[in-house]
Amino acid sequence: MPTPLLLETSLGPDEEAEWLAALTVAMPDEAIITGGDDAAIRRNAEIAIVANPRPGSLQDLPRLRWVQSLWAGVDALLGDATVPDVPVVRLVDPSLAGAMAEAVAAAVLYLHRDLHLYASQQRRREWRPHPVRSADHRRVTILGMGEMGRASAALLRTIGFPVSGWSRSGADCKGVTVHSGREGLWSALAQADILVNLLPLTPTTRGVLNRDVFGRLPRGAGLVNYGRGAHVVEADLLEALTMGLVGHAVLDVFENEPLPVDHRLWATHGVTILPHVAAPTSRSSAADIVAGAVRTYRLTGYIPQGVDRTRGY
Ligand code: NDP
Ligand code: OXD
Repeated sequence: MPTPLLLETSLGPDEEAEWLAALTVAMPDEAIITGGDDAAIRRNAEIAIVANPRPGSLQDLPRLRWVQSLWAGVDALLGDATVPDVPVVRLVDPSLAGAMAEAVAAAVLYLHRDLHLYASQQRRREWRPHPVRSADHRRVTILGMGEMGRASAALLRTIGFPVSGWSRSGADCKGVTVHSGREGLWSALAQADILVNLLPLTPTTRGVLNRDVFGRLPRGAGLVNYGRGAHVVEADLLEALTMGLVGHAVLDVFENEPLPVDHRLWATHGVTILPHVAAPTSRSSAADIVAGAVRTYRLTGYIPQGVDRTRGY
């Protein structure tokens, strides 16, 4: 009898039930228990499948071998000092990268074709066309050239945008000049008519979208933040918007989600707010990926490679 899989989330009961159903369909032979189950049964779990688990909820699992995240970003998990010292495996799902590429293309085209300007003009009943630039004259820079960044760069290139990137290693990406390091960041920013953030949140990248960065962009550049809210120094962004250094910002992620109704960003001119919808995890696809990993573990004992806890991603 295999040990049970533990599904541990802080999602609402309906959403957790949908995850449980999807995982059960993908792994009909596995017993899947949840946080509400008896502590004695939970203590047998070797694998915890998690979506925003409550801090402390992965303690007292003496047989735990690996934590499997249902999200791509694991910043919140790694920020919980009570998560046991076992591999933390993030979700890598091509369909998630595809969804992100679509969301990046949508925001870049929105800014590129001035749809944000027309939205505010419409509110004033103002008929005023703006000159149309071709995509090959709008340079896009992507911060973070991982799963999300590479898929997004590929789609932007097929539309015709010149794309630059920035990553820790500067590893090659077809058709994209990838910069690295501090100087590389300055070069990448100088070419960013539109800047797209797809970095993971780590101790090094927290606050990366700050006054220094905004000051290095071509004046009036567009900003798309699909990474994490804490990448942005909010006061610096508000200042950059006021000074016209950033022309418009599309923000999908925030330090506190949902964004509180009285938060000033809701009413800030030059900001488009999205409710963390850039690339939602597909339940069935994620469940299949997790099921494949669990099957391999049952057959061979192989545990997928975890994130580097020191690097934070
Ligand atoms: P990856 O781990 O595949 O890629 C991370 C990229 O960031 C890599 O290119 C890495 O460089 C680069 N990077 C990390 N640290 C630094 C640094 N200090 N300086 C420069 N570059 C750095 O992550 P994903 O692409 O899968 O996901 C990225 C993030 O997207 C997630 O962590 C999550 O926060 C966010 N996300 C948001 C979603 C949404 O709906 N808004 C949905 C899914 C993800 P290198 O290549 O050298 O390792
Ligand atoms: C993720 C996210 O990290 O949805 O998967 O932001």
